Amino acid sequence: MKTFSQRPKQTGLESTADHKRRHCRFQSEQIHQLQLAQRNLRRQVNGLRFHHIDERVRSIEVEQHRIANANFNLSSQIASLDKLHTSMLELLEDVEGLQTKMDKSIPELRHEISKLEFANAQITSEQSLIREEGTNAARSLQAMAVSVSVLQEEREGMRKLSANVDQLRTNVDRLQSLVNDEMKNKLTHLNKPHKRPHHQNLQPQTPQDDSPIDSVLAETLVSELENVETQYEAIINKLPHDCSEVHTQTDGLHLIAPAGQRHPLMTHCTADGWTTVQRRFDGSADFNRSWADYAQGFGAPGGEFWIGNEQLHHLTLDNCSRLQVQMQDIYDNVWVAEYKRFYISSRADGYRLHIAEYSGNASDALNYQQGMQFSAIDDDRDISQTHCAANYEGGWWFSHCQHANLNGRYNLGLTWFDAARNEWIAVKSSRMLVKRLPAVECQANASASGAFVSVSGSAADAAPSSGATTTTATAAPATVTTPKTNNSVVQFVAAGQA
Ligand SMILES: [Ca+2]
Repeated sequence: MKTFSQRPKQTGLESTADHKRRHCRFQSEQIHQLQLAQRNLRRQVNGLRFHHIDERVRSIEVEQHRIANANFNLSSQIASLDKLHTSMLELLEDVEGLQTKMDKSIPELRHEISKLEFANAQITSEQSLIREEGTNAARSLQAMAVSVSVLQEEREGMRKLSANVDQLRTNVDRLQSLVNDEMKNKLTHLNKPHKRPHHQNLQPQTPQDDSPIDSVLAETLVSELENVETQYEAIINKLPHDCSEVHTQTDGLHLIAPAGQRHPLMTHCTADGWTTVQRRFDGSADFNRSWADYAQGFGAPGGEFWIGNEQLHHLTLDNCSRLQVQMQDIYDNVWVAEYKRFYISSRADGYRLHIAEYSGNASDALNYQQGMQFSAIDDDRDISQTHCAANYEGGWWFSHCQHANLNGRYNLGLTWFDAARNEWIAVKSSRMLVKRLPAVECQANASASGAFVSVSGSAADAAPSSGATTTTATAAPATVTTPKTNNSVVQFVAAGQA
């Protein structure tokens, strides 16, 4: 501006044009410089622009590449997962197939297992049978030893009996000699007339001549016989009626005469007063016998035996007895069944079984035989279409046929049904015992036992020839007059089963 202000000092128009020229030149120089700068800037901007976009594109490409890689990895992973899924499905199918096969084979396996168990049980039972046979020899030896001691006891009893028999025999001998003497006298008396003269011989001998001698003889005989009978009855009356009246500290054989029985019998008594009425332990006694044999009893009191239905009737006829059944199975388990009330009816009524008030661990199996008459090989009194006694080879109170039978064939037919386990007990040894109830309970029992009495009463009524047994039945406590005596057997059986 200083130069612009100095120009007016020169010549006017020249300085102005020069000034304008210089100004234009200066301006065009500036414009050129500005264009250069602009170009430079544009170049720079372009460079910058180019540079950034390229970088970004590159980074995007890198990113894209990375994503593509990741994508590739993912898809390969997905593919392998698919493969895994497929193989899992195949595995699942295989497992299902296996399960189906297992489901199919389980019943077969169970069947096989049960067959094996059955075979095992058979082998076990065979083993125990073999073991039993093996021990039988030892037991036989023991039994022989027992038999020896039993025989000694029996001998003692027999000695007592023989003393009584000797006494009786002496009496009989005395009678015999008396009769002989009288006969001799009579013969002498008859022979005398032969020596008399003929005319005297022709005279008939009047009966009046002999009558005093005959009447004396008869009177003597009658009195002697009465004497013998009285002595015999005295001996019988002195005998205990059952084992509860035997006072002993040890188990053993004793002579008893059940009430109403005129014959003594030898039986096994326990120290606590139980009378043994049945015993099985080695199959030595034959139990496949007739009705009459079962009525009378058989076997050895020291070994296997049946006391007899007639004896059972007399032992229980006062309706005051209980029954205990002791059993041992082939696995040596001990089973007990006890009935607080036990009564066997008369011969006329078929020795019918009456039991009540069960207790024990062996199940109330005898209840199935309740109210049944006694059947044996020659007398089918059961209610089955078959002949149970013949099938099981032993006498019993069979119905349809049995839930309990201790008189069947040994090693086959000795059974007791255990309802708790729903299984038959394979009985190896058995003992049936009878004992009188204590007097107090006995009276209570009698007053509460209308059923027993009415059964025997109605049965006796139904029997064609009741006879003396009816008297024993009706002689029991006077509950006979209770109503409902009709069909009372059925009622009693129903009551027993309920
Ligand atoms: Ca039958």
